Amino acid sequence: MLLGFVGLPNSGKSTMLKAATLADVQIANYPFTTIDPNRAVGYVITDCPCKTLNVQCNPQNSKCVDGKRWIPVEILDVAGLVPGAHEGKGLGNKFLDDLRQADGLVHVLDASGLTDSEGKQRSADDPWDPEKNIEVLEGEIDEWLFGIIQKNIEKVETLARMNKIPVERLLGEKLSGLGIDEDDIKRASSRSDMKSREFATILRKESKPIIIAANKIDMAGAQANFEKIKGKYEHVMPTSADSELALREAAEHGLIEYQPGDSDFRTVPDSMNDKQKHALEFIRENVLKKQGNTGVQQVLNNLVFDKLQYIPVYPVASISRLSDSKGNVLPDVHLVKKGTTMKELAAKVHSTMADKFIGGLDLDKRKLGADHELKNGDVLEIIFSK
Ligand SMILES: Nc1nc2c(ncn2[C@@H]2O[C@H](COP(=O)(O)OP(=O)(O)OP(=O)(O)O)[C@@H](O)[C@H]2O)c(=O)[nH]1
Ligand SMILES: [Mg+2]
Repeated sequence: MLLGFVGLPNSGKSTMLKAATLADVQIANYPFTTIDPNRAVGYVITDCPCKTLNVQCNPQNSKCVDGKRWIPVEILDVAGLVPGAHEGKGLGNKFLDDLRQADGLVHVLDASGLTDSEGKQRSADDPWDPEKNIEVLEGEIDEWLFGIIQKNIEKVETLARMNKIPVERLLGEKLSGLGIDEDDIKRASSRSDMKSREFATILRKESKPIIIAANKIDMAGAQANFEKIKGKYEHVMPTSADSELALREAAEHGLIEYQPGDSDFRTVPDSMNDKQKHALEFIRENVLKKQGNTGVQQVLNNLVFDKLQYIPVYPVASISRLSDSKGNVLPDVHLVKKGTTMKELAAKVHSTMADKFIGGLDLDKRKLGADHELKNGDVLEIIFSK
């Protein structure tokens, strides 16, 4: 799973990456701080089945913290896009190529209105309307995709004609690295001409779903901007990446007890000076109490579980012992698309399991067929011939 953080300059993309992963990245209050993409591992968090099954788990490909399973996801934070990036403005949009493999995107939007679309500072008397950034960003991604299609379409059409292969199939193969397949192309081409820009927009929506993080929600003016945008766009969530970073770092240093997504923190007695206490108290009053949380973990979870419709499932080698062959209990969690079947899971875990697939077993030791659709949080044994 790869998630991309995109947005205009200075919106807080790198801050959000650092808050989500504690990776060492550069953050600064000026545009184009990030030039080369930053890549790090963060987590989506869900209830671990160890709680309801009342067992002690030994996670191998993930971790369990107080009954919550942390499932690793890769995150890529790229340079800021400006209007006209596809014509080479700012840092251009070549770096979007790094996002080809991204399953979904977070548009980190500076909701404060204090940065314009070029990354320049604005004042509270002359604020920028952050809603404009949504059009800019989506438009630039569309231009990027449009450019890739334009570059390939004529060759694809000629090849399709010569070999009597449907053009949708060939273009699907060409764009498979972008997470686009023949079915996506067919659906989009039934609504729009393949050479049109609209076609690129339709494909972008299918292949790179976006969630908007209305960031810097802690700043004056941000709430009003957020309310305005929320009504017009699906999947907009308020965030304070800066606050999440402060809380995660304080927890890392043992100053507070705080888990990503929490609505409050507990201070460790005698661990902080007055300045630190004051800063964290400010976050408590200004962000946690007002918004319920910093929103960063909520954005990641929402993107993966709601927008992209992935579910966690837990394959085990023995359903009686709930463990792998070495005795690790609930060792692995896999993120699979809703609608994934038992046999498709087997293929994901190991190709030989799919080749020698017999069936599955659920917690009640009921036999599950190849086409059985997996459910959120399923613990399953895959049976295959040895
Ligand atoms: N108040 C507030 N400031 C924030 C928040 N998130 C980020 N910032 C500040 O915004 C500025 C830009 O943050 P970066 O993370 O470097 O932004 P970026 O989007 O990666 O910027 P570029 O790489 O230049 O495109 C820094 O001064 C951050 O401290 C937030 O939630 N609230
Ligand atoms: Mg950056």
